[in-house]
Amino acid sequence: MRTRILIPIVLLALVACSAPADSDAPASVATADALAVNLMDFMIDPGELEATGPTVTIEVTSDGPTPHNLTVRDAAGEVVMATADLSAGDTETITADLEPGDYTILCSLAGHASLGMSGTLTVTAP
Ligand SMILES: [Cu+2]
Repeated sequence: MRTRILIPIVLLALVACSAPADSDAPASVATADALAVNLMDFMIDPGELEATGPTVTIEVTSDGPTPHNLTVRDAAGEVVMATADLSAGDTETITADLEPGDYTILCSLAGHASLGMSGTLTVTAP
Protein backbone atom coordinates (compact mmCIF):
# COMPACT_ATOMS: atom_id res chain seq x y z
CA MET A 1 0.00 0.00 0.00
CA ARG A 2 2.66 2.45 1.01
CA THR A 3 4.91 1.55 -1.96
CA ARG A 4 2.12 2.09 -4.45
CA ILE A 5 1.73 5.66 -3.29
CA LEU A 6 5.44 6.43 -3.07
CA ILE A 7 6.41 5.38 -6.61
CA PRO A 8 4.19 7.92 -8.40
CA ILE A 9 5.45 10.64 -6.06
CA VAL A 10 9.08 9.79 -6.83
CA LEU A 11 8.37 9.75 -10.57
CA LEU A 12 6.65 13.12 -10.35
CA ALA A 13 9.61 14.55 -8.48
CA LEU A 14 12.03 13.28 -11.15
CA VAL A 15 9.97 14.83 -13.93
CA ALA A 16 9.75 18.11 -12.07
CA CYS A 17 13.51 18.20 -11.54
CA SER A 18 14.51 17.34 -15.09
CA ALA A 19 12.12 19.64 -16.93
CA PRO A 20 13.92 22.98 -16.36
CA ALA A 21 17.25 21.54 -17.50
CA ASP A 22 15.77 20.90 -20.94
CA SER A 23 14.35 24.36 -21.45
CA ASP A 24 15.87 27.31 -19.62
CA ALA A 25 19.20 26.10 -18.28
CA PRO A 26 22.11 28.40 -19.17
CA ALA A 27 24.25 26.88 -21.90
CA SER A 28 27.34 26.96 -19.70
CA VAL A 29 25.83 24.47 -17.28
CA ALA A 30 25.45 21.82 -19.97
CA THR A 31 29.05 21.90 -21.12
CA ALA A 32 32.36 20.59 -19.96
CA ASP A 33 35.15 22.87 -18.83
CA ALA A 34 36.85 25.12 -21.34
CA LEU A 35 39.51 23.59 -23.54
CA ALA A 36 42.90 25.22 -23.00
CA VAL A 37 44.99 25.94 -26.08
CA ASN A 38 48.41 27.56 -26.38
CA LEU A 39 49.63 29.31 -29.53
CA MET A 40 53.31 29.73 -30.36
CA ASP A 41 55.75 30.03 -33.28
CA PHE A 42 54.54 27.93 -35.04
CA MET A 43 52.25 25.41 -33.46
CA ILE A 44 48.94 24.98 -31.73
CA ASP A 45 49.15 22.97 -28.53
CA PRO A 46 47.26 20.69 -28.41
CA GLY A 47 46.57 20.44 -32.11
CA GLU A 48 43.76 17.93 -31.77
CA LEU A 49 40.80 19.05 -29.68
CA GLU A 50 37.72 17.12 -28.67
CA ALA A 51 34.62 18.66 -27.15
CA THR A 52 31.10 17.66 -26.28
CA GLY A 53 28.57 19.95 -27.87
CA PRO A 54 26.66 21.95 -28.35
CA THR A 55 28.48 24.71 -26.50
CA VAL A 56 32.25 24.67 -27.04
CA THR A 57 34.50 26.99 -25.06
CA ILE A 58 38.21 27.43 -25.74
CA GLU A 59 40.59 29.44 -23.60
CA VAL A 60 43.36 30.56 -25.91
CA THR A 61 46.72 31.83 -24.72
CA SER A 62 49.41 33.21 -27.00
CA ASP A 63 52.92 32.25 -26.01
CA GLY A 64 54.32 34.28 -28.91
CA PRO A 65 56.82 35.51 -29.60
CA THR A 66 54.86 36.86 -32.60
CA PRO A 67 51.10 37.50 -32.45
CA HIS A 68 48.73 34.63 -33.22
CA ASN A 69 45.01 33.91 -33.32
CA LEU A 70 42.88 30.81 -33.09
CA THR A 71 40.28 30.51 -35.84
CA VAL A 72 37.78 27.67 -36.05
CA ARG A 73 36.25 26.75 -39.41
CA ASP A 74 33.51 24.26 -40.16
CA ALA A 75 33.68 21.65 -42.93
CA ALA A 76 32.40 24.23 -45.43
CA GLY A 77 35.22 26.63 -44.54
CA GLU A 78 33.01 29.09 -42.68
CA VAL A 79 34.59 30.72 -39.62
CA VAL A 80 32.46 29.70 -36.63
CA MET A 81 34.59 31.38 -33.97
CA ALA A 82 37.92 33.16 -33.69
CA THR A 83 40.02 35.14 -31.29
CA ALA A 84 41.58 38.50 -32.02
CA ASP A 85 45.29 38.53 -32.85
CA LEU A 86 46.86 37.89 -29.45
CA SER A 87 50.26 39.20 -28.43
CA ALA A 88 52.53 37.06 -26.29
CA GLY A 89 50.94 36.56 -22.89
CA ASP A 90 47.43 37.53 -23.98
CA THR A 91 44.49 35.23 -23.33
CA GLU A 92 41.03 35.22 -24.88
CA THR A 93 38.15 32.84 -24.26
CA ILE A 94 35.86 32.10 -27.18
CA THR A 95 32.65 30.13 -27.17
CA ALA A 96 30.09 28.97 -29.73
CA ASP A 97 27.30 26.46 -30.15
CA LEU A 98 28.52 23.94 -32.70
CA GLU A 99 26.89 21.04 -34.48
CA PRO A 100 28.57 17.66 -34.01
CA GLY A 101 31.29 17.18 -36.61
CA ASP A 102 34.85 17.90 -37.61
CA TYR A 103 36.25 21.41 -37.60
CA THR A 104 39.59 22.88 -38.56
CA ILE A 105 41.53 25.03 -36.12
CA LEU A 106 44.26 27.33 -37.36
CA CYS A 107 46.01 30.63 -36.99
CA SER A 108 44.70 32.76 -39.86
CA LEU A 109 47.72 35.10 -40.04
CA ALA A 110 49.47 34.82 -43.39
CA GLY A 111 51.57 31.69 -43.66
CA HIS A 112 51.09 30.53 -40.08
CA ALA A 113 48.84 27.57 -40.85
CA SER A 114 51.27 26.22 -43.42
CA LEU A 115 54.10 26.62 -40.90
CA GLY A 116 52.29 24.25 -38.58
CA MET A 117 49.54 26.23 -36.92
CA SER A 118 46.64 24.03 -37.89
CA GLY A 119 44.77 21.18 -36.29
CA THR A 120 41.36 19.69 -35.68
CA LEU A 121 38.39 20.11 -33.39
CA THR A 122 35.97 17.22 -33.11
CA VAL A 123 32.59 18.00 -31.60
CA THR A 124 30.43 15.14 -30.41
CA ALA A 125 26.77 15.18 -29.49
CA PRO A 126 26.01 15.50 -25.77
CU1 LIG B 1 50.03 32.60 -35.89
